[in-house]
Amino acid sequence: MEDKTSVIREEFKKRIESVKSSEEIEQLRVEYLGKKGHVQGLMGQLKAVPNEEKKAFGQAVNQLKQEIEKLLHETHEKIEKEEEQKLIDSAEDYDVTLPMDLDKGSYHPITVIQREVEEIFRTMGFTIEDFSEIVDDYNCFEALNIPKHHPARDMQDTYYLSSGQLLKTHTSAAQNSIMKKYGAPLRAIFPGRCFRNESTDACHENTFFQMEGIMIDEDISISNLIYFMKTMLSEVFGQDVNVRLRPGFFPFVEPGFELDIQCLICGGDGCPSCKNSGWLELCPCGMIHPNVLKYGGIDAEKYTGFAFGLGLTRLAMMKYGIKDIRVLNSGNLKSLSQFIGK
Ligand code: FA5
Repeated sequence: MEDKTSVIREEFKKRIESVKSSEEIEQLRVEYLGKKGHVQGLMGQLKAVPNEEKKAFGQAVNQLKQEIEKLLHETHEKIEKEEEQKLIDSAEDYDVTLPMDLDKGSYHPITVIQREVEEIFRTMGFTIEDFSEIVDDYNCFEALNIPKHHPARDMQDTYYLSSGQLLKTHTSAAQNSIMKKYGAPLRAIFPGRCFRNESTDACHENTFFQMEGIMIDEDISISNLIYFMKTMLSEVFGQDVNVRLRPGFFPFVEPGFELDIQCLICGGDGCPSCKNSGWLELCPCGMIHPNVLKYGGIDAEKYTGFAFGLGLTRLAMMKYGIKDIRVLNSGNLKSLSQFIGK
Protein backbone atom coordinates (compact mmCIF):
# COMPACT_ATOMS: atom_id res chain seq x y z
CA MET A 1 0.00 0.00 0.00
CA GLU A 2 2.85 2.33 0.96
CA ASP A 3 4.35 1.23 -2.36
CA LYS A 4 1.33 2.30 -4.35
CA THR A 5 1.35 5.87 -3.01
CA SER A 6 5.13 6.08 -3.48
CA VAL A 7 4.93 4.89 -7.07
CA ILE A 8 2.26 7.48 -7.87
CA ARG A 9 4.20 10.20 -6.02
CA GLU A 10 7.43 9.48 -7.87
CA GLU A 11 5.69 9.25 -11.23
CA PHE A 12 3.86 12.56 -10.54
CA LYS A 13 7.08 14.33 -9.56
CA LYS A 14 8.72 13.26 -12.82
CA ARG A 15 5.73 14.35 -14.86
CA ILE A 16 5.38 17.78 -13.26
CA GLU A 17 9.03 18.58 -13.88
CA SER A 18 8.46 18.52 -17.62
CA VAL A 19 5.24 20.57 -17.60
CA LYS A 20 5.45 23.74 -19.72
CA SER A 21 2.00 25.34 -19.86
CA SER A 22 -1.16 26.02 -17.82
CA GLU A 23 -2.99 23.53 -20.07
CA GLU A 24 -0.54 20.77 -19.18
CA ILE A 25 -0.95 21.58 -15.49
CA GLU A 26 -4.68 21.24 -15.88
CA GLN A 27 -4.33 17.88 -17.68
CA LEU A 28 -2.12 16.64 -14.88
CA ARG A 29 -4.59 17.86 -12.25
CA VAL A 30 -7.41 15.94 -13.92
CA GLU A 31 -5.23 12.84 -14.35
CA TYR A 32 -4.21 12.74 -10.69
CA LEU A 33 -6.93 14.55 -8.73
CA GLY A 34 -9.96 14.30 -11.04
CA LYS A 35 -12.96 12.07 -10.37
CA LYS A 36 -11.35 9.26 -12.36
CA GLY A 37 -7.79 10.17 -11.37
CA HIS A 38 -5.07 8.17 -9.64
CA VAL A 39 -5.78 9.49 -6.14
CA GLN A 40 -9.47 8.70 -6.42
CA GLY A 41 -8.48 5.27 -7.74
CA LEU A 42 -6.47 4.64 -4.57
CA MET A 43 -9.43 5.74 -2.45
CA GLY A 44 -11.56 3.20 -4.30
CA GLN A 45 -9.21 0.48 -3.07
CA LEU A 46 -9.89 1.36 0.58
CA LYS A 47 -12.66 -1.24 0.79
CA ALA A 48 -10.21 -4.04 0.07
CA VAL A 49 -7.70 -2.91 2.72
CA PRO A 50 -7.77 -4.89 6.01
CA ASN A 51 -9.51 -2.97 8.80
CA GLU A 52 -6.38 -2.47 10.91
CA GLU A 53 -4.61 -0.84 7.93
CA LYS A 54 -7.49 1.37 6.77
CA LYS A 55 -6.54 4.40 8.87
CA ALA A 56 -2.91 4.43 7.75
CA PHE A 57 -3.96 3.88 4.15
CA GLY A 58 -6.42 6.79 4.25
CA GLN A 59 -3.77 9.05 5.80
CA ALA A 60 -1.19 8.09 3.19
CA VAL A 61 -3.58 8.82 0.32
CA ASN A 62 -4.56 12.14 1.89
CA GLN A 63 -0.96 13.14 2.30
CA LEU A 64 -0.28 12.23 -1.31
CA LYS A 65 -3.26 14.32 -2.41
CA GLN A 66 -2.03 17.34 -0.44
CA GLU A 67 1.48 17.02 -1.86
CA ILE A 68 0.14 16.84 -5.40
CA GLU A 69 -2.13 19.87 -4.81
CA LYS A 70 0.79 21.86 -3.41
CA LEU A 71 3.11 20.98 -6.30
CA LEU A 72 0.40 21.76 -8.87
CA HIS A 73 -0.25 25.12 -7.24
CA GLU A 74 3.43 26.07 -7.01
CA THR A 75 4.16 25.00 -10.56
CA HIS A 76 1.07 26.78 -11.86
CA GLU A 77 2.13 30.04 -10.22
CA LYS A 78 5.63 29.67 -11.67
CA ILE A 79 4.31 28.96 -15.16
CA GLU A 80 1.82 31.84 -15.00
CA LYS A 81 4.68 34.22 -14.18
CA GLU A 82 6.74 32.82 -17.06
CA GLU A 83 3.78 33.07 -19.45
CA GLU A 84 3.16 36.67 -18.44
CA GLN A 85 6.83 37.50 -18.93
CA LYS A 86 6.77 35.84 -22.36
CA LEU A 87 3.81 38.00 -23.36
CA ILE A 88 5.62 41.12 -22.23
CA ASP A 89 8.84 40.10 -24.01
CA SER A 90 7.04 39.28 -27.22
CA ALA A 91 5.38 42.70 -27.44
CA GLU A 92 7.06 44.23 -30.45
CA ASP A 93 8.75 47.59 -30.32
CA TYR A 94 7.60 49.86 -33.07
CA ASP A 95 8.25 53.39 -34.11
CA VAL A 96 5.05 55.41 -33.84
CA THR A 97 6.54 58.17 -35.97
CA LEU A 98 6.82 55.95 -39.08
CA PRO A 99 4.24 56.59 -41.83
CA MET A 100 1.15 54.45 -41.42
CA ASP A 101 0.67 51.44 -43.71
CA LEU A 102 -3.08 51.07 -43.93
CA ASP A 103 -2.91 47.63 -45.58
CA LYS A 104 -1.19 46.17 -42.56
CA GLY A 105 -3.33 47.71 -39.85
CA SER A 106 -6.03 45.80 -38.05
CA TYR A 107 -8.61 46.50 -35.44
CA HIS A 108 -8.13 45.30 -31.91
CA PRO A 109 -10.46 42.35 -31.12
CA ILE A 110 -12.18 44.42 -28.44
CA THR A 111 -12.93 47.15 -30.97
CA VAL A 112 -14.28 44.55 -33.39
CA ILE A 113 -16.59 42.96 -30.84
CA GLN A 114 -17.63 46.29 -29.35
CA ARG A 115 -18.75 47.55 -32.77
CA GLU A 116 -20.57 44.31 -33.42
CA VAL A 117 -22.52 44.47 -30.16
CA GLU A 118 -23.19 48.19 -30.66
CA GLU A 119 -24.70 47.43 -34.06
CA ILE A 120 -26.93 44.71 -32.60
CA PHE A 121 -28.32 47.07 -29.98
CA ARG A 122 -28.52 50.01 -32.38
CA THR A 123 -30.92 48.00 -34.56
CA MET A 124 -33.03 47.39 -31.45
CA GLY A 125 -33.40 51.12 -30.81
CA PHE A 126 -30.62 51.68 -28.26
CA THR A 127 -28.43 54.79 -28.38
CA ILE A 128 -24.69 54.49 -27.74
CA GLU A 129 -23.28 56.71 -25.04
CA ASP A 130 -19.76 57.61 -24.03
CA PHE A 131 -18.62 58.25 -20.48
CA SER A 132 -15.44 59.37 -18.75
CA GLU A 133 -12.93 56.87 -17.36
CA ILE A 134 -12.42 59.12 -14.34
CA VAL A 135 -15.56 59.33 -12.23
CA ASP A 136 -16.55 60.40 -8.76
CA ASP A 137 -17.65 58.37 -5.79
CA TYR A 138 -21.26 59.47 -6.23
CA ASN A 139 -21.60 58.08 -9.76
CA CYS A 140 -19.60 54.91 -9.17
CA PHE A 141 -21.24 53.99 -5.88
CA GLU A 142 -23.76 56.23 -4.15
CA ALA A 143 -26.09 56.78 -7.08
CA LEU A 144 -26.12 53.01 -7.46
CA ASN A 145 -27.53 52.40 -4.01
CA ILE A 146 -24.07 51.55 -2.63
CA PRO A 147 -23.70 53.93 0.32
CA LYS A 148 -20.37 54.63 2.05
CA HIS A 149 -19.18 51.65 4.11
CA HIS A 150 -21.57 49.29 2.30
CA PRO A 151 -19.92 45.84 2.10
CA ALA A 152 -20.60 45.72 -1.67
CA ARG A 153 -17.80 48.29 -2.13
CA ASP A 154 -15.34 45.54 -1.29
CA MET A 155 -16.39 43.69 -4.44
CA GLN A 156 -14.39 46.15 -6.47
CA ASP A 157 -10.91 47.14 -5.55
CA THR A 158 -10.79 50.73 -6.59
CA TYR A 159 -7.95 52.93 -7.87
CA TYR A 160 -8.43 56.28 -6.16
CA LEU A 161 -6.76 59.41 -7.52
CA SER A 162 -5.20 62.09 -5.34
CA SER A 163 -8.08 64.39 -6.40
CA GLY A 164 -10.51 62.08 -4.56
CA GLN A 165 -11.91 60.90 -7.89
CA LEU A 166 -11.46 57.33 -9.04
CA LEU A 167 -10.95 55.17 -12.11
CA LYS A 168 -14.28 53.74 -13.21
CA THR A 169 -14.58 50.22 -11.74
CA HIS A 170 -17.66 49.39 -13.78
CA THR A 171 -19.70 50.94 -16.57
CA SER A 172 -22.69 51.13 -14.21
CA ALA A 173 -21.01 54.38 -13.08
CA ALA A 174 -22.63 56.11 -16.08
CA GLN A 175 -26.20 55.04 -15.27
CA ASN A 176 -27.13 58.06 -13.16
CA SER A 177 -25.85 60.70 -15.61
CA ILE A 178 -27.50 59.02 -18.58
CA MET A 179 -30.83 58.75 -16.75
CA LYS A 180 -30.61 62.43 -15.82
CA LYS A 181 -29.65 63.40 -19.37
CA TYR A 182 -32.47 61.59 -21.20
CA GLY A 183 -35.18 60.75 -18.66
CA ALA A 184 -37.64 57.93 -19.42
CA PRO A 185 -38.43 56.09 -21.64
CA LEU A 186 -34.81 55.25 -22.33
CA ARG A 187 -32.76 52.62 -24.19
CA ALA A 188 -29.01 53.10 -24.06
CA ILE A 189 -25.78 51.14 -24.08
CA PHE A 190 -22.48 52.53 -22.88
CA PRO A 191 -19.23 50.64 -23.45
CA GLY A 192 -16.13 51.57 -21.51
CA ARG A 193 -12.81 50.63 -20.04
CA CYS A 194 -12.88 49.62 -16.38
CA PHE A 195 -10.10 49.41 -13.83
CA ARG A 196 -9.79 47.22 -10.77
CA ASN A 197 -6.85 46.70 -8.52
CA GLU A 198 -6.88 42.93 -8.61
CA SER A 199 -4.37 40.24 -9.44
CA THR A 200 -4.56 38.91 -12.96
CA ASP A 201 -5.05 35.39 -14.28
CA ALA A 202 -6.32 33.78 -17.49
CA CYS A 203 -9.78 35.36 -17.09
CA HIS A 204 -9.09 38.46 -14.95
CA GLU A 205 -7.37 41.67 -15.99
CA ASN A 206 -6.92 44.85 -13.99
CA THR A 207 -7.98 46.84 -17.07
CA PHE A 208 -10.84 45.44 -19.09
CA PHE A 209 -13.92 46.47 -21.03
CA GLN A 210 -17.58 46.23 -20.15
CA MET A 211 -20.70 47.29 -21.97
CA GLU A 212 -23.57 48.50 -19.86
CA GLY A 213 -27.11 48.56 -21.13
CA ILE A 214 -30.28 50.01 -19.65
CA MET A 215 -33.84 49.96 -20.84
CA ILE A 216 -36.48 51.93 -18.94
CA ASP A 217 -40.14 52.22 -19.86
CA GLU A 218 -43.59 51.42 -18.50
CA ASP A 219 -44.06 47.68 -17.83
CA ILE A 220 -40.51 46.52 -18.51
CA SER A 221 -40.07 43.08 -16.97
CA ILE A 222 -37.59 40.24 -16.60
CA SER A 223 -38.88 38.68 -19.82
CA ASN A 224 -37.74 41.77 -21.73
CA LEU A 225 -34.34 41.42 -20.12
CA ILE A 226 -34.05 37.75 -21.06
CA TYR A 227 -35.19 38.46 -24.62
CA PHE A 228 -32.52 41.13 -25.18
CA MET A 229 -29.76 39.00 -23.61
CA LYS A 230 -30.66 35.99 -25.77
CA THR A 231 -30.88 38.06 -28.95
CA MET A 232 -27.52 39.67 -28.31
CA LEU A 233 -25.74 36.35 -27.64
CA SER A 234 -27.24 34.47 -30.57
CA GLU A 235 -26.29 37.33 -32.92
CA VAL A 236 -22.75 37.61 -31.59
CA PHE A 237 -22.05 33.89 -31.80
CA GLY A 238 -24.25 33.07 -34.79
CA GLN A 239 -25.04 29.79 -33.05
CA ASP A 240 -26.70 28.60 -29.86
CA VAL A 241 -24.43 28.88 -26.86
CA ASN A 242 -25.14 27.40 -23.45
CA VAL A 243 -25.91 30.04 -20.86
CA ARG A 244 -27.23 29.83 -17.34
CA LEU A 245 -28.99 32.42 -15.23
CA ARG A 246 -28.57 32.29 -11.47
CA PRO A 247 -29.40 34.71 -8.68
CA GLY A 248 -26.77 37.40 -8.15
CA PHE A 249 -26.51 40.27 -5.69
CA PHE A 250 -25.87 43.83 -6.84
CA PRO A 251 -27.29 46.67 -4.72
CA PHE A 252 -28.46 48.53 -7.84
CA VAL A 253 -30.76 45.80 -9.14
CA GLU A 254 -33.57 43.82 -7.59
CA PRO A 255 -33.85 41.01 -8.45
CA GLY A 256 -30.29 40.54 -9.72
CA PHE A 257 -28.85 37.73 -11.82
CA GLU A 258 -25.53 36.34 -12.96
CA LEU A 259 -25.56 35.25 -16.58
CA ASP A 260 -22.78 32.74 -17.24
CA ILE A 261 -21.68 31.30 -20.57
CA GLN A 262 -20.42 27.75 -20.89
CA CYS A 263 -16.72 28.02 -21.63
CA LEU A 264 -16.16 27.75 -25.38
CA ILE A 265 -12.44 27.10 -24.92
CA CYS A 266 -12.92 23.75 -23.15
CA GLY A 267 -16.58 23.06 -24.00
CA GLY A 268 -17.47 23.08 -20.30
CA ASP A 269 -14.91 20.49 -19.11
CA GLY A 270 -12.94 23.06 -17.11
CA CYS A 271 -9.70 24.85 -18.06
CA PRO A 272 -7.62 27.83 -16.85
CA SER A 273 -9.68 30.23 -19.01
CA CYS A 274 -12.79 29.47 -16.91
CA LYS A 275 -10.96 28.74 -13.67
CA ASN A 276 -11.78 25.05 -14.15
CA SER A 277 -15.49 25.57 -13.58
CA GLY A 278 -16.64 25.08 -17.17
CA TRP A 279 -18.54 28.40 -16.92
CA LEU A 280 -17.53 32.03 -17.23
CA GLU A 281 -19.35 34.95 -15.61
CA LEU A 282 -20.25 37.10 -18.56
CA CYS A 283 -23.15 39.45 -18.06
CA PRO A 284 -24.66 40.20 -14.67
CA CYS A 285 -28.02 41.86 -14.96
CA GLY A 286 -31.31 42.58 -13.24
CA MET A 287 -34.24 44.91 -12.75
CA ILE A 288 -33.09 48.43 -11.84
CA HIS A 289 -33.62 49.15 -8.14
CA PRO A 290 -36.32 51.83 -7.59
CA ASN A 291 -33.83 53.92 -5.57
CA VAL A 292 -31.49 54.06 -8.56
CA LEU A 293 -34.34 55.26 -10.79
CA LYS A 294 -35.20 57.92 -8.20
CA TYR A 295 -31.58 59.11 -7.94
CA GLY A 296 -31.65 59.39 -11.76
CA GLY A 297 -34.73 61.62 -11.61
CA ILE A 298 -37.09 58.94 -12.98
CA ASP A 299 -40.53 58.28 -11.56
CA ALA A 300 -40.14 54.80 -10.04
CA GLU A 301 -43.91 54.45 -9.59
CA LYS A 302 -44.49 54.77 -13.31
CA TYR A 303 -41.37 53.24 -14.83
CA THR A 304 -39.40 50.04 -14.44
CA GLY A 305 -36.24 48.99 -16.24
CA PHE A 306 -33.50 46.45 -16.63
CA ALA A 307 -29.74 46.89 -16.63
CA PHE A 308 -26.88 44.62 -17.63
CA GLY A 309 -23.09 44.83 -17.42
CA LEU A 310 -21.64 42.74 -20.22
CA GLY A 311 -18.00 41.66 -19.83
CA LEU A 312 -16.85 42.72 -23.28
CA THR A 313 -13.29 41.47 -22.88
CA ARG A 314 -14.51 38.04 -21.83
CA LEU A 315 -16.96 38.03 -24.71
CA ALA A 316 -14.00 38.62 -27.06
CA MET A 317 -12.14 35.71 -25.43
CA MET A 318 -15.06 33.37 -26.01
CA LYS A 319 -15.82 34.56 -29.52
CA TYR A 320 -12.24 34.39 -30.80
CA GLY A 321 -11.07 31.43 -28.69
CA ILE A 322 -8.50 33.53 -26.80
CA LYS A 323 -7.33 31.33 -23.94
CA ASP A 324 -5.70 34.02 -21.86
CA ILE A 325 -7.32 37.42 -21.34
CA ARG A 326 -3.89 39.02 -20.85
CA VAL A 327 -3.11 38.60 -24.56
CA LEU A 328 -5.62 41.36 -25.24
CA ASN A 329 -3.63 43.99 -23.32
CA SER A 330 -0.23 42.61 -24.26
CA GLY A 331 0.41 44.76 -27.33
CA ASN A 332 1.50 41.55 -29.07
CA LEU A 333 0.80 42.50 -32.67
CA LYS A 334 1.32 38.94 -33.93
CA SER A 335 -1.59 37.63 -31.83
CA LEU A 336 -3.79 40.65 -32.31
CA SER A 337 -3.33 40.92 -36.08
CA GLN A 338 -5.25 37.67 -36.59
CA PHE A 339 -8.30 39.91 -36.66
CA ILE A 340 -7.24 41.87 -39.75
CA GLY A 341 -10.12 42.78 -42.00
CA LYS A 342 -12.88 42.32 -39.45
C1 FA5 B 1 -20.45 44.64 -12.35
O1 FA5 B 1 -19.45 45.27 -12.68
C2 FA5 B 1 -21.82 45.25 -12.37
N1 FA5 B 1 -21.70 46.66 -12.54
C3 FA5 B 1 -22.60 44.62 -13.52
C4 FA5 B 1 -24.08 44.88 -13.51
C5 FA5 B 1 -24.61 45.89 -14.31
C6 FA5 B 1 -24.92 44.12 -12.71
C7 FA5 B 1 -25.96 46.14 -14.31
C8 FA5 B 1 -26.28 44.33 -12.72
C9 FA5 B 1 -26.79 45.34 -13.54
P1 FA5 B 1 -19.14 42.40 -12.10
O2 FA5 B 1 -18.15 42.90 -11.11
O3 FA5 B 1 -19.57 41.00 -11.89
O4 FA5 B 1 -20.46 43.28 -12.07
O5 FA5 B 1 -18.56 42.55 -13.56
C10 FA5 B 1 -19.37 42.36 -14.68
C11 FA5 B 1 -18.66 41.53 -15.74
O6 FA5 B 1 -17.44 42.18 -16.09
C12 FA5 B 1 -18.23 40.13 -15.25
O7 FA5 B 1 -19.25 39.19 -15.40
C13 FA5 B 1 -17.07 39.85 -16.18
O8 FA5 B 1 -17.53 39.38 -17.44
C14 FA5 B 1 -16.45 41.21 -16.38
N2 FA5 B 1 -15.33 41.39 -15.43
C15 FA5 B 1 -15.38 41.71 -14.12
N3 FA5 B 1 -14.14 41.76 -13.58
C16 FA5 B 1 -13.30 41.47 -14.59
C17 FA5 B 1 -11.87 41.37 -14.70
N4 FA5 B 1 -11.07 41.61 -13.65
N5 FA5 B 1 -11.33 41.05 -15.89
C18 FA5 B 1 -12.13 40.83 -16.97
N6 FA5 B 1 -13.48 40.91 -16.95
C19 FA5 B 1 -14.05 41.23 -15.78
